[in-house]
Amino acid sequence: MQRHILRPAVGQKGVAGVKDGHGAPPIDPGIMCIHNSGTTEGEQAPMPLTIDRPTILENARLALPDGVRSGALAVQDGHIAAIGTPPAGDWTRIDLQGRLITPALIDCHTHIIHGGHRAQEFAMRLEGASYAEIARAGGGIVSTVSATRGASVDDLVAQALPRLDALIAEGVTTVEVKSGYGLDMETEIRMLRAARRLETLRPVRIRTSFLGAHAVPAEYSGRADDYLHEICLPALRAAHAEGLVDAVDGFCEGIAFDPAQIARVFDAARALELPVKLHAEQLTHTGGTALAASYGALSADHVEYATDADAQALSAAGTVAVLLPGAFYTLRERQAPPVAAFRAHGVAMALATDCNPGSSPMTSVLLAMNMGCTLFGLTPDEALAGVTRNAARALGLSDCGTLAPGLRADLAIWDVESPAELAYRIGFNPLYARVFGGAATQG
Ligand code: DI6
Ligand code: FE
Repeated sequence: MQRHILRPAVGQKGVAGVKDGHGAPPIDPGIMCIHNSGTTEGEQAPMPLTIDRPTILENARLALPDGVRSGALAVQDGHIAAIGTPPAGDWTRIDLQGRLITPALIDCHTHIIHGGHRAQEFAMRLEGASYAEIARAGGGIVSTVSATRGASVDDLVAQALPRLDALIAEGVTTVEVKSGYGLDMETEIRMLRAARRLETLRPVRIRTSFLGAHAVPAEYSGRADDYLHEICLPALRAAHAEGLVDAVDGFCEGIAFDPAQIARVFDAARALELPVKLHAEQLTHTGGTALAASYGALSADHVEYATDADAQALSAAGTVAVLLPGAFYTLRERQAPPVAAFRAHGVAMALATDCNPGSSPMTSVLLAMNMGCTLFGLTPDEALAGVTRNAARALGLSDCGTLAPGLRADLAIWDVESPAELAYRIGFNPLYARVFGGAATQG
């Protein structure tokens, strides 16, 4: 029997084996990699620790949906083989010395592929300009569109990698990435190709959302329907034909598209048999949440202005409410999402960074958890569910997000005693090790 003590070490950067770029990376039987980006006493121990045999993580505390339980977690063939009591037999054993294992974190709403930044708008907002005023003045999303159109796939990937690495360093193994800063056929597709490429460069799973209905580009100003007909829907079909689209998203808002326009996009998605999700009720109430629910959307995101009736509709449709406190915080919004109504109606709540250059320049899921609690009143357990199992659901994934036999061995191992510590600290990363179910080696 082999016995290892897992030691934290300085993070590694490297390039994993190239995968096909479509969907989830393959699970390589028998190989589990433990990646760590923490440090200890300046030690530069070689990482990741690769285990090429069935392995038991023992003397652990397991964050299960109904609470924390002490025990072991067995990993075999890239999946969780058992939890609770360690199975007998000749397994490699790793003593976790009481550390907490959670499902690896999932960032289910990001715009990490984009060109440039908008620090100047940060300054404008501090002087009193609102997000909507900046957008109407030609700033906002449209200004990022110019920078993104000028960027190659290589540029976009190079700019996104530091953001992705920040997420990975917090134990994230699945990241949703949206298009929506191209708003022309070529750039929308280029963004999605860049998103897919990330999966070949890091041990991470990427889920793409086509967000052509994010804003009306300047050349179509005042002609949103023409933009949808001439650019957005053809781009969706072309991107889908290239295997680049896992879901279809839109921005339903006074400064973007109305429900009737979003319905056209959703009809096109339905014809392609693609699931939908929607930025809804972020700044005003426009009816996007009810629309999303009527299409059986995976998620309705932001939802600050959602009503009790919207919560009922989400519940009936099984649509997840994705809360994005980074945008709420950055824009200094006042109206928090109706968490009590979501609870009362049994709506699953997820939390995500909404990492984007305008309303949420944030690359920390741990901070999203903290903000979800402090700004929106989630409990720490709800925050953890929001970045694990409910985030998986918001992406239509049923093979990750929970510690359960048969699911992918996507795990985060933390130097904390309780899940509450993950949400409670601000700006501190207690990740001890990250386990990615696939064959990737270095992060
Ligand atoms: N809502 C958001 O918060 C982001 N997109 C959206 O539809 C903001 C995107 C940006 O400001 O660049
Ligand atoms: Fe967003």
